[in-house]
Amino acid sequence: MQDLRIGIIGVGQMGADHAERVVRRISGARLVAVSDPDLPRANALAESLSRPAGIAGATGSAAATGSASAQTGSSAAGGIRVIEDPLALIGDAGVDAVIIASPGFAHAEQLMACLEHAKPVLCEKPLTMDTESSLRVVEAEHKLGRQLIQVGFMRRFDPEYAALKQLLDSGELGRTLLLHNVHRNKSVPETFRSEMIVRDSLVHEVDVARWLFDDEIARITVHAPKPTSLVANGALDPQLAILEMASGAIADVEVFVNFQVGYEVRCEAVAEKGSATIGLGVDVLTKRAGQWGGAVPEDYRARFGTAYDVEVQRWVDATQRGEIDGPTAWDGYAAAAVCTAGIQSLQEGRPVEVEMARKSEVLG
Ligand code: ISE
Repeated sequence: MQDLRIGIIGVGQMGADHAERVVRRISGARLVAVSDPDLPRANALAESLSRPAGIAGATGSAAATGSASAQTGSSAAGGIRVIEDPLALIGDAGVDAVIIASPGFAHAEQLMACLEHAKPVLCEKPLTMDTESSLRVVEAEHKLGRQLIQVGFMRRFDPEYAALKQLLDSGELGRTLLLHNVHRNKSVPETFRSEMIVRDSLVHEVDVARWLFDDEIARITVHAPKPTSLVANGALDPQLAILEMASGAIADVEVFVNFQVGYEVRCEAVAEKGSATIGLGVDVLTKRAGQWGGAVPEDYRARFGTAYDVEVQRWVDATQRGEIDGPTAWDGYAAAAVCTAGIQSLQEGRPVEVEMARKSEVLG
């Protein structure tokens, strides 16, 4: 089978991480193109990934891809082409599949272009910025009659989350009643405001709750205590969200994106006959200089590195089979609907019902 030729849109933190992953760790695929409005950044990444990686090895396949591009605004750095216009990258005949890691506001247009060109796509969260545009994406994909969109909710691929899901689904602990989630980032850029805390951070636990309970969220309340004094942009940070599931179960989520210490993501499930907790981060405990402890990951790339590797490898394998293997466009839509209601709740200081279409009415 031919390698899947991947193009990546957006090579900031996450896109660059995926680029490195595809080049160095994923089999059956090679990175052939990147696109980013910051051209020097895209060129530098393409160049560095086209160079052999010393003892880490294996950029050979990427370096060997260099088909010349006919596109204006497109240049080849080593084997990986830089295509300035993201829509041109999507339409490029040398690109079989796309990873979208651009900011959320760009997703709707780029997803629609992927559908138009029938290109399989792994799209980082959020699917789009609001309920309506997400529904349009779901409907457009449904019209094609083929699932092309997978959403980057990587927690589902993390070994600890996967084990938790398996345990809860086994029924060993009885019915799951509650989830307590913690989601803390060391810090975020100043441009990361209150709404982004909901749409870009809380959205992960929105998906976790839907996935672990296998149910939709009916109502959301987002509380904001007096913010930390360490955030300069007036963002409401931290936030405490209460997600009420249609079945009556409840999940709570603390999101605190300027925690200062490091990256911490935890989930405790409380069931009828026991509880289970993941994300305690108790890896290697060391004792030295009168203290004991371990390391706190710097950010999500460190904490969820394995999850991202598994996610992308499974996406590549499934794409080769003409399938997807992970969260669907519908999951992205449902999360967008919850976050849209969550932002309203934050602004109005009250619980907000989640408004979304019935799955059977949209997907038949
Ligand atoms: C970021 O965009 C992510 O997706 C991370 O997983 C999340 O923890 C972080 O809060 C977001 O900013």
